[in-house]
Amino acid sequence: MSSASCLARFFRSALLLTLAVSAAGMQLEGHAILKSSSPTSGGSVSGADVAVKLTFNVRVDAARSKLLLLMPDTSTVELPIGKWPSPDTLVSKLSGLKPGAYAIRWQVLAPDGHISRGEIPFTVR
Ligand SMILES: [Cu+2]
Repeated sequence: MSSASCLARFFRSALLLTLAVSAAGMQLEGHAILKSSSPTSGGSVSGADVAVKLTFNVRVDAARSKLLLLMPDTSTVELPIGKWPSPDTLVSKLSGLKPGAYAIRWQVLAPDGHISRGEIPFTVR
């Protein structure tokens, strides 16, 4: 084997190793994915006061995260984010809700610097 092709092999395996390591790192500290929520997506709750709890796969920066409530009349209300019980969880509280279709729109900042968003539609009976 010539030393040139040996060198090429070495660089190729070093590159593959680098890619594998960075892929593993991204899995450990990826952007936030919603794992569970209360209310649940598509679920219904009885009003008028509803506790909100969103749990993610990674810790989220609560100070740079946002929760909005979409009202049945399509107006939006910004929700205060309460003192969170654990770094991967955001909590808030809804009060005085009338029966109707609502949604919680969330936007969170994850440790990898990525923002992710989603919406949780729910019904108040
Ligand atoms: Cu990310």
